[in-house]
Amino acid sequence: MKLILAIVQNEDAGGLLEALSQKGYRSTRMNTAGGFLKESNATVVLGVEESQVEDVLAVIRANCHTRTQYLNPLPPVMEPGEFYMPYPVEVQVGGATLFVLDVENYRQL
Ligand code: 2BA
Repeated sequence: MKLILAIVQNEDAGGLLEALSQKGYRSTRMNTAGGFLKESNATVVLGVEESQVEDVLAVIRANCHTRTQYLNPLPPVMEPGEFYMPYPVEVQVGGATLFVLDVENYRQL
């Protein structure tokens, strides 16, 4: 058995869970936040058979999209009279960051 951890954007999470559920996959959504942008995202957890991993990855691929976000860098420490023009930095986020882990033991009590 494998554990798939998929970090996806909030905008994609609802559709992804719906698509997974329609195909009979059980999943759990955790509300998380990225360490870099500090914006909320979603981590979807699924326990699946090894033979199902590629199908789940295809569902994730079909439902999670790359988007461009802009980050305003913090201004540097300024000396009096200095001028700083902040330019937003473009960041590509997603479609999904995936971890596929071996599961040693799976039980439902
Ligand atoms: P964030 O950490 O908020 O990162 C958002 C996007 O910012 C990243 O998109 C990447 O394009 C950029 N980025 C992140 N760290 C950077 C850095 N040190 N320098 C320059 N650019 C940086 P994605 O790579 O698609 O990641 C989306 C989210 O997935 C991340 O949100 C984070 O929550 C998670 N993630 C990505 N890689 C991870 C990893 N190796 N371990 C754990 N979580 C990860």
